[in-house]
Amino acid sequence: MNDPVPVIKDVDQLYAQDDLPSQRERFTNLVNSFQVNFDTSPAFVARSPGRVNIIGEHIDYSLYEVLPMAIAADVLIGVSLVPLRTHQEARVSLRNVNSTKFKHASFKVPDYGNIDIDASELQWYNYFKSGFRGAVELLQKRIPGFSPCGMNVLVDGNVPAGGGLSSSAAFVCASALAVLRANGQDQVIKKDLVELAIVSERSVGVNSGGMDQAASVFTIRGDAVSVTFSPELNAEAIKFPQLDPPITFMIAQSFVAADKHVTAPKHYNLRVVECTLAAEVLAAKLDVSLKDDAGPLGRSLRGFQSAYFQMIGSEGHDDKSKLEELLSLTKTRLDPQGYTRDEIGSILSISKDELEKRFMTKFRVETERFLLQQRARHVFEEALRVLAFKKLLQSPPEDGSLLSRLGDLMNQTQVSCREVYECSCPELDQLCDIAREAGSYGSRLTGAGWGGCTVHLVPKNKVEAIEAAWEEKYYKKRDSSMTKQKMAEAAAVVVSEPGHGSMVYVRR
Ligand code: NG1
Ligand code: MG
Repeated sequence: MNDPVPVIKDVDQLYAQDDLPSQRERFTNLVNSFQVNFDTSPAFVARSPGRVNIIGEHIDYSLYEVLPMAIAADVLIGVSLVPLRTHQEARVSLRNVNSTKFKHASFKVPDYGNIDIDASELQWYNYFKSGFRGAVELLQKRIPGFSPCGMNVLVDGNVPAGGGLSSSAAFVCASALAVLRANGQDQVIKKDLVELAIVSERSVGVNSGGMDQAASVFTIRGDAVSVTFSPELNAEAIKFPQLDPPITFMIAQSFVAADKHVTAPKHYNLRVVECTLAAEVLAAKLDVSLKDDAGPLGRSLRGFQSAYFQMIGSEGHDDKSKLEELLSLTKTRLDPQGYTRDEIGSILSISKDELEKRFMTKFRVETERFLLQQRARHVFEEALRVLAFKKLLQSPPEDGSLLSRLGDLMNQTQVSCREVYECSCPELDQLCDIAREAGSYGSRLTGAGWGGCTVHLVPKNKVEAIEAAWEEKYYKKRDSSMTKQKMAEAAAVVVSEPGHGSMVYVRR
C-alpha cells in the first residue's frame, strides 16, 4: 500500500521461473532495440502488468471490493532522458517495438505539463500521454515550479488489447511510473501511482473504476489482491490454499472485440451512469442525503450504503446483512421496467436538462430507459459474492467443498452478468459452458465484458482437456483454419499464476 514500487537490478526478479520464456526475450529485445532507435541505452525500464479479475465484476465504480490478480503479460517502457539545450523545448519522443502497427510519435512538453489528449481519436500513445499528464500533475502539486524533462521512450506491450485483461491500465501505470522516475522520483509510492493512474485513464474517454490500476500495481507474485475503495483505496494480499491437485486460472479470449471507446455510451459508461442514478433514486425515495464519496467518483451505491445506515443506525449489521438489506430495498423500491430521463428527473426534482447536465455530459450515454433495479441488484449481489469468496479462502470448509463453492460463486457471476447486468455475449457464454463441461469449477467473463476474455478456476490436471475442448468446440468453429500454433500466437488461451505488480528495472 504505502510501499514504494520495487526497483530491481536483475531481470530474473521480474518474472517467475516458469513465466513464458518469451517475457525475458522481450525484455532483452527492448533493451537492444532501444539502442537501435535512440542510439543510447535506456536509463531504466518501467513495467506494469495486465490483470484478470477473479470475482467482483462491474462493482469497482460503485466502490465495492473486488478480487483481481496481475498476470505475467505486461507493458515495458524503456526510457532515456533528453538533456535540454538552450532555447530548446523539451520533447517526448515515443516509439513502439511494433513500429508497423504503432507509428512513431512525439510531442512538446509545455512547462505546465497539461498536454492535449484527443479522446475522440484513438491513438495508441494516448495512454502514454494520459499517464504523463497524471504524473506531471502530481509533481506540480509537490514541487513548486516543476517542469517535466524530455524523454526518449520505447514501448513494448503484450497484454492483448480490447480483451478484458486491462492492457490500458498496464500502459497507463507503466507510463506514469516511467515519467515519475524520469523526473527524479526514485521512490514511487504504490498508492500514489494507482490513484493518479485511475484519474488519468479517464482522460482517454472511459469513466472507469479503479480495479485494474490497483491490480497492476499492488499484486505480489503468487497472491490475488483484495482491493477496497471505501472509505479509501486499500489493498490486501489474498492467498490461495495449496490443494492437491493444485488449482490454476485459465484465461480464454472470445476474439469478440469489445472496443470500449466506441461502445462506451451504450455499454460501459451507461452502466456507470445507471449505478450512479440508482444511488440517487434510492436516496431520493428513502429520504437519505447522499454525500460525495471520498475520491474522484462522486456519489456511488457504496456511498448510499454509508448514508443509509448512518440514517437508520447500523447496530447489529455486518457487511453481509447491510448488503442483504440494500438488496431487498432495491427489489421493492425500484421499478423493474426501468425509468426514462423525465421520470428520473421528476424523482430527483430536477429538469431533464439538469439531469443530463449533471450525469451525462462528461461521458455521453445512449438509452431510452435506465434499468436501475437490475443494475443495483447485480452490484449488491456481486458484492455479496465477493464477501463469500474471500471468506471461503480465509477459512476453507473442511468437507472438501472449497473448489466447488468458489466455482459456484464465479458461475453465478456469469449468470448475473448475462441476465441482470447484460454485459455478456453468446460467445462468452459458450466458452464458459465448454470449460465447465471439460472440468472447470467456475467460469465467467472477466473485465468489462460484451466480448473480450473469460476466466476459469481449474485443477491443473484438467488444463489440457479444457484447452482441447475450446480448440474443437469454439476456436475451430469460428475459424476453420485455426491451429494450436495460431492459438498460441494469438494468446487465445493463457494459463496464469498471479504475476508480480509494477516494477522499475535499473541496470547494474
Ligand atoms: P476492462 O474492460 O478489463 O479494462 C473495465 C474497467 C474496470 C472495471 C471492469 C468491470 C477500465 C479501465 N476498467 O475493465 O475498472 O469496471 O471493466 O469490472 O475501464
Ligand atoms: Mg481497459
